[in-house]
Amino acid sequence: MPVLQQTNTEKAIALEDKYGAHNYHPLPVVLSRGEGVYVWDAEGKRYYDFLSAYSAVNQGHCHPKIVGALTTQAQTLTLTSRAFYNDQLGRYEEYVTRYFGFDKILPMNTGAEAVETAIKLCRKWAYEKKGLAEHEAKIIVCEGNFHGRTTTIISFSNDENARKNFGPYTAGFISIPYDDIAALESVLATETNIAGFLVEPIQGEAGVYVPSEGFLARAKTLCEQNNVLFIADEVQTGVARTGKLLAVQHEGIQPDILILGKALSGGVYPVSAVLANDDIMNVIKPGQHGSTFGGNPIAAAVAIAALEVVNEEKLAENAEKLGTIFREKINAYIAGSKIATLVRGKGLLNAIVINDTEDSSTAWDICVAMMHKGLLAKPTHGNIIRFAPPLVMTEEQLLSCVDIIIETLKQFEQ
Ligand code: IF1
Repeated sequence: MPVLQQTNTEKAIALEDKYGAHNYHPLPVVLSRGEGVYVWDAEGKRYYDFLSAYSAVNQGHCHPKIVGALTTQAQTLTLTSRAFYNDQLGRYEEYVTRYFGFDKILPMNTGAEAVETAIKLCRKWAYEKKGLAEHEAKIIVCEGNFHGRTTTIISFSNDENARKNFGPYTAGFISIPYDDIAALESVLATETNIAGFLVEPIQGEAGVYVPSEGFLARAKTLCEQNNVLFIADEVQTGVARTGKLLAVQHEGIQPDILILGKALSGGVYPVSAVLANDDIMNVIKPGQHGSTFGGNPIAAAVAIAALEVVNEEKLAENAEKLGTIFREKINAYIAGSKIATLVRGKGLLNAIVINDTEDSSTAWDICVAMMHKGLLAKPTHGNIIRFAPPLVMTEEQLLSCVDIIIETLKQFEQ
């Protein structure tokens, strides 16, 4: 039995509306339980979750192995700070560095914190190893990026909503178009003081933009030629979401700095990480970076369990297989559709583009209609709907979800 008092949808929404800051515009559904690919609302109605908490719940809701690690560790030791050693962190650090193939990890909590960490690490490397003059280091970023919500990160966003009236902004970033190798080449040739190139292997928030084949591999080569660090933000694409453990592995590359978050804990606890080899990571010395909660024993135990689940349940392979089926089925429908123009993505990170303007409510209305049919997804940028279910989904479940999506789209065809 739930410990919390039962509430209903209307009451819960009214409470958030009255007492919470209005920094989100949620679908009008109040979730109170989750298991695997399903979530249930306050009235007990079941839904397929096609958001997975923005790709954090790749391993499925309340995965027993991950929750088991959480509860066991929570009853043993929760937080020590990094002023002392704890008996879980080293074990996790060894596991995660071998898992992703790096010498070292710097543990943090949220994605944005890990991005901030990567930026600091890159700058420090540039001054101490590359020999740039202090305060001169620049990091190349991409238009349409989403890397989090801190003041520095929004400084190099070009989403007005995310950035306007939050200035003054942090300097030291140069923005180029995404998926434009010529632009990268030209900035590297003309600008001095470039320290790093920060990129999402697939742009999630921008609407699941998959770059042209070869873009990431060529960008990595250009970075090597120019002694510039290739920094991959895999907070959303990492941990099997796109059909490989990391999205960069589709192009056979290893970044110089890897940023992970979200599914590193299976959505059970905030766990993020920055991974790099010694020549980079060793520029950080005691007192120069840290976090009260980063590397805490619960996070360490939870992350090991979450990564073990990815291997044990072959989640990357399943994402690859189901993603291909999803795009095939949706493409077949789109061929005769007026309302849907395009499906794109990799593995189980996909988006359907709705044939209407960005300021129309069509995609929102479609999401509300899907909600009534028992499937939860959310629009991004007005006319794009992101589809990212937990990776523990079966083929049978996926096919019945495709039916719901297509049935709903049909209602919106004129
Ligand atoms: C919100 C989007 C997803 C991320 C990448 C870093 C972070 C994120 C590539 C920061 C976070 C989130 C945050 C969430 C919405 C969401 C999102 F729509 F905004 F783009 F996933 F698609 N790098 N993405 O995608 O991680 O600090 O949040 O742990 O409401 O801000 P965080």
